[in-house]
Amino acid sequence: SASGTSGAGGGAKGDTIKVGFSQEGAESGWRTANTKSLQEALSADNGFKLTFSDAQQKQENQIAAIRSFITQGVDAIVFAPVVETGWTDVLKQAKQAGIPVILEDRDVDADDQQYITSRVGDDFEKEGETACTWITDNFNGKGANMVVLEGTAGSSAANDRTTGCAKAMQGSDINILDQQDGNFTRAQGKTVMEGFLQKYGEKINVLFAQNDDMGLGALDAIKAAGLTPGKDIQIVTVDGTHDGLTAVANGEFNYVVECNPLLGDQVAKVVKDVVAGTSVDKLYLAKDEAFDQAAAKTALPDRKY
Ligand code: GYE
Repeated sequence: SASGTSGAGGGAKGDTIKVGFSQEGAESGWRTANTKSLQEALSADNGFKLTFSDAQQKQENQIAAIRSFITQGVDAIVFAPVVETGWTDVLKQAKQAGIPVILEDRDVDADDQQYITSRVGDDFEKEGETACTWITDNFNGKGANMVVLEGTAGSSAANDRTTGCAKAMQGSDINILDQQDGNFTRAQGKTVMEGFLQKYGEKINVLFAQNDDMGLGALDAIKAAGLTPGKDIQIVTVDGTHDGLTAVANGEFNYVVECNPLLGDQVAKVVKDVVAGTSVDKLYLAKDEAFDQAAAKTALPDRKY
């Protein structure tokens, strides 16, 4: 291998490209599809030797995985950061070892952008803005009450969706009763929604769940409280997984904003270019749509995730 001499990565010319991929977790349907997409694209058939590591939503596990990729002397590191901050030391180490770092999915904060070669992801702020524009279009002027199931605290996906939603809500009379972290999982979405229902009961008109899974967990809590999801409490989510679109088609969710997890091919292309010394863009954003009931019914038969 061209990178075998220094143990410090870089410069696999025509050789198999050694990639370490630190995935942040396995918390959602979106994440399952994202992991599969990257594993397929970074396969041996495509010229890669992939080391995959699932951090189970823990930053310390991701830091340990990236350190071990540096020690192994991979040619490139691909990394989906669970939270935005706290990466400076490990990213500096990668830089000192001459190993390029490519983000997929979530972002790191402004201070650490200098250590990132490129990012392949989605526009989370726009997703939040699209979701909450639907909410203001349907609820503004009615004195409606909203609750929010936020994604993992400190993640760029949650931070940016909250920012985008706030933009859309500006000047509306919609009242945010409560917003809490549901960590992007069904189980925590259900638990947090149970708490909201105990506190606010039938006052709640609309739920913004920052991913499908939390919204799906909330369905159980809403039904158990004797309320009808999609009617008594209208529900808007982000992701557009098969399960999410099915809930829209059934009328249990009212609107879903897409977040495309199929980023593998673009990531593989960026890694190849970077290792070959070809210049790449700093950012590649996937195109995201949004689905009401009719659009969900049309999209479902061909849905890939
Ligand atoms: O929306 C959620 C997952 O970072 C965009 O993470 C991703 C989010 C996605 O757990 O389902």
